[in-house]
Amino acid sequence: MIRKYVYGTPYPTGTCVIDVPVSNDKPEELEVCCGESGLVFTRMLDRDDIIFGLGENVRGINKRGFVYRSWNSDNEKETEGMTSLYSSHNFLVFSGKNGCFGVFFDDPSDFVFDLGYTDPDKAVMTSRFGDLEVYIITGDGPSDVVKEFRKLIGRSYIPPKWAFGYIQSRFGDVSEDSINEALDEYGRLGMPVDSFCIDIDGLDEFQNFTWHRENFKNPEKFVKEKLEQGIHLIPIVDVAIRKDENPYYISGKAADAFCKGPCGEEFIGYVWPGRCVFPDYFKKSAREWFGHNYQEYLRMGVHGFWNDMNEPSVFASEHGFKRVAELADRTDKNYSFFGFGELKNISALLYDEERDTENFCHEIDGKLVENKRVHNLYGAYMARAADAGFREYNPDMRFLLFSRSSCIGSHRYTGVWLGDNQAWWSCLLLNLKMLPSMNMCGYLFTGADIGGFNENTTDELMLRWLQLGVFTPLMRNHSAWGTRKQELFRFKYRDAMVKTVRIRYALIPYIYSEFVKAAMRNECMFRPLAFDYPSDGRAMRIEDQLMLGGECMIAPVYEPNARGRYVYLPEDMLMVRMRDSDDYDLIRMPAGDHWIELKTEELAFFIRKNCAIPFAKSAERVDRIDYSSLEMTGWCEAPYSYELYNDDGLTNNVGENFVTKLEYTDK
Ligand code: MIG
Repeated sequence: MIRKYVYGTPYPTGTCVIDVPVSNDKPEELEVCCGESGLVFTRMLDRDDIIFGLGENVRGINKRGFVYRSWNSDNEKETEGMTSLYSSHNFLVFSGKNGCFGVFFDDPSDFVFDLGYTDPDKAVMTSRFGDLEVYIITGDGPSDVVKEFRKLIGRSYIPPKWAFGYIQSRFGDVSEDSINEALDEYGRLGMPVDSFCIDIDGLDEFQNFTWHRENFKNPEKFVKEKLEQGIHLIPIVDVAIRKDENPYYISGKAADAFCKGPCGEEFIGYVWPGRCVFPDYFKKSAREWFGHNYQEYLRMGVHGFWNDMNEPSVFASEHGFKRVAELADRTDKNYSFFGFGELKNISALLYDEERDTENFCHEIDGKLVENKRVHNLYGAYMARAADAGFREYNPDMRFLLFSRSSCIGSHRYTGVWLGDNQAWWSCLLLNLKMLPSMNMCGYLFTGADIGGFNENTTDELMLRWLQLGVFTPLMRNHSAWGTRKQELFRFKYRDAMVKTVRIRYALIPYIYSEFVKAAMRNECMFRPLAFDYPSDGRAMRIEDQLMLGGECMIAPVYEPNARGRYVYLPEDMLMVRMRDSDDYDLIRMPAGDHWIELKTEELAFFIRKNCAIPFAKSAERVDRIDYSSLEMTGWCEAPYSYELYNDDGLTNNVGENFVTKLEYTDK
């Protein structure tokens, strides 16, 4: 059951697809009052209550014990102390002996979740402006509550099937040559690959919808040639447009598509291409104008994109420059120790996103609205702009899109990558923990930068991270300029890495099937064990294993120098320990605790007893996977019938009619 409450004057976010009548009573689950910092929702917590949700955020699957803030920002480092990342996903599930319910705060602005941080026995959730809709969802346990919520927000985005292949990416030196070199090396090693990303260094002076003149001599021909090899190119699209006489600025200006300052003047900020303006995605006409800009790419055969910098990220603003110059002028000119320190601090103010976007407005229903009122929707609306462009080009086709910033609602239009992480073991584990939380909030097509974006990765970290990446719908290896190069052929452990990617391709029929079924049925592809084993006290609090689809459990190694790990099996399971797509052990294991031996080049996952899943032969590209030779693997005392979903992988013709049954019985 869903109840809806309205506070203040909410901005119509377009997040929900079901019209829920407004309740006249007060919510019994939350106490509501006006506080100094905004409208406050409080919930007393039992010591054993668990709180799930919040999508892309730091710390545990159980969010209890820390403070989180919904304020999309370009944070650069995903450390434990951060309170907000690139996205805002205001959905929580409270679960404990006093029952289970979900709450969704449909608030596009500043929102703070103090979940037992200030007071361990209280969840205090504050909306700064108090203009919001609150949905309370009740049901039989977390799975049921999440399903109801997902119905409310509409079906999750489904990318084309080729997007489930391995994606190679690198910020720093992308060119026709670098892509060809990697493709050759991978081909030589027998490694599958489907796509290459093109980062901003592949653009002309970092400008959207262009190609770097030196690095891409003949883009049209190059795209065509790669498509013939079965390879997709995925260019980046940033938010901002350079303010000079380029065609995008000129046409955008003519369409009145850019954000304004409070007096109606153009808002100017500095980002990668220099002095830039920002499209006002809140306006339908601006979305259509921006979306239209993808046309040329689409016509060339570029059918995948990643939208970046859309929190929005602003390096500096014009008024920020002025402020810094004034403050610097006022410092002690002897530059004593303190004077120097002060100057240093002042220049750091140049990069102050929150202040830089202070004067940033959007036109909503003909009125200028300050960004801070609707801040978290900016990136979500950019996804809608891209989608409008895709629909204009071809309404029947699926295109790949993954965004850095998001807000619940954009899950219908885009996937999300989990932002700039580090080549740290802690980020591998964080990647795992974010998966179920993302799914609860509607984001199914998601994954982290495998190997780590910032900092230098290692052979072992890369390999262990790939072993998790085998299961994430978005499987992209990406890293930052200046860091150690991360294409797999560069590593000493490359053979094991290649085999790991081959395992991915062998499992794609299963992964794709579970993904689309989860989208169609409003379910989570990845779940905390607590969702599936609600009466198992051990399973309830497990933070380093996940349920995957209807049949599996994953338990990756996330520590260095390990030769195995402990795994808790809530029921009897079949362990699949794999070295290559056709080299694995099947071990039947009873429920309980186990030490699992896993050499560096081995990964393990588990199939529930009395279930079976299909394995394919690996293939060089997703569309070369042979579905006629799938083999079922399982441990079944009774016959099991697996529901395999498969479709053309390219059109929007998606539906339950593409489910077939694969039967399995133990021989
Ligand atoms: O300010 O395009 O998160 O994936 O490589 C950094 C360059 C801009 C941030 C993205 C990252 C991308 C990088 N971008």
